[in-house]
Amino acid sequence: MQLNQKNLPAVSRSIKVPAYDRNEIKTGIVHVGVGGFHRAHQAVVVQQLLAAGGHKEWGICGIGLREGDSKIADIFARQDCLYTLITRYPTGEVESEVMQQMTDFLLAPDNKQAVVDRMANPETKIVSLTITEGGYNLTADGEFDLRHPDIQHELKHPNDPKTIYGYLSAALRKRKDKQQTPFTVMSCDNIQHNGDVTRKMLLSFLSAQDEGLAAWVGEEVAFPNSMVDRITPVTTAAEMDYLKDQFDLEDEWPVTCEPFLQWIIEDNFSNGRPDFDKVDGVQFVTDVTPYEKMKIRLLNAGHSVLGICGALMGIQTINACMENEQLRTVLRKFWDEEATPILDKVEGIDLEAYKDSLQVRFANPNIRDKVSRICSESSAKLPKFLLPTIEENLSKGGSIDMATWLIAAWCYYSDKQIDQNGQSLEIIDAMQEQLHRAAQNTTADALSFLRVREVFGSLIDNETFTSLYATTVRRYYEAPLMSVQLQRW
Ligand code: CS2
Repeated sequence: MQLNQKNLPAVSRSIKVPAYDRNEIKTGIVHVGVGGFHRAHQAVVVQQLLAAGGHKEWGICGIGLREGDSKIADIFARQDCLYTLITRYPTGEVESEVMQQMTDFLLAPDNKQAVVDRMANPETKIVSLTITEGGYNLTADGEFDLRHPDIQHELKHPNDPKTIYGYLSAALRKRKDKQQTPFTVMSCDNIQHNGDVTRKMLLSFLSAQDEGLAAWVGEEVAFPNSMVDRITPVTTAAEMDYLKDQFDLEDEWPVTCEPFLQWIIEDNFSNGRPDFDKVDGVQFVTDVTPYEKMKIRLLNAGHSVLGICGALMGIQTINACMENEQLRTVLRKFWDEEATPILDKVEGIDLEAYKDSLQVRFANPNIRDKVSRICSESSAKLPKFLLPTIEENLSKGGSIDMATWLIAAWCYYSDKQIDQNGQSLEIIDAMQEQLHRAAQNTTADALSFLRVREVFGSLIDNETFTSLYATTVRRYYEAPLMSVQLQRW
């Protein structure tokens, strides 16, 4: 049976469908970037609030910013924005539930005005974002990249938005002109100080487009920082087959996730908020800094350590990486010796226990999170997940050996693009070509890879780092077999 609104009563006979009336839900949240993560995280929190009763004004309208999101738009059109959440425990237990909190989905490139109007509608109290680390249009030095052609286009044509900044500014301008309270802009991406970064970027954009609007946004709009966490692998055909076999349910885009969910948010909203913290795992705090730093520097960076090493070894999933003793050792050593010493105290959290729990989560054999997902867009991820650890250790005299070694491994990965069995690597990265060219020149110029300033910024100017890197990368190229390399640790 196909998953759609009409079939819901019948579907609910075999699979969990929370008993709330979708027709009564209003759209208080507009969410940009409806991938797996949003659907398994913030959307689940909203669904639980709706299922508990009340909170009817906080349904979510999803937005796809890219042309490529047309596939999602078509599926949601057929399925009336319904999808199934499949939660997989390490023990093998599985819970499946139909998610109904999404009131509408708009494909932005085909519906520009509708998206602006939806955001500008006074019913919209929050615009939230999961546009990925690469979606913020940042330079390696953390500034707004004004030269980007889409941004240049938007500055000249404020009524023809393309990027998140064009949409937010057009919608906020409408709110300002009508003297309405603005919505909160809530980033849910893995960037430290995600709210502050979004604010800085949007204000830089607006300063170049509309000074008056920049001043108003600076005064009136809240940008809460948040730490978000739930491991959500890419959906594969196996999940669709599972639903078909177990429940005779045809869902074209379910989402799988681990049972763990954490969301720590600064309680800073311009226009009200749901009681997100009524849901287990969600907490409001006044300063999220220590939590986000801990999560990004341990979980996300740890993922990248396993991802890059695992890819080169021909290992397909993160849980399979965790079965390899050498990889478990390198991961823990990196955490203990380089990432943890520069973390701040996190109230109520024992960092040793936190790392232990990450190991268990990574090893969950039923999640099968692909190494290729982890390595995807490393050029946008590593500057957020790993390079700050190197920079901080450089300034505090801490060890940078393992992080530097990982960059050498990433250089080799970008250069050869094959694993140690000779199989091509599935590399998904907007900067793949540029990284490949730079890495290829390593034998002639050991620092060639680091010269990609868009990724490494001013690290190339730090002699302590570059001399260690030069020795490390040379040694790497001399004996690139990963099991040999890993013996160092
Ligand atoms: C991953 C994250 O993209 C990545 O490289 O580390 O997607 C990670 O799974 C989530 O942040 C977990 O909360």
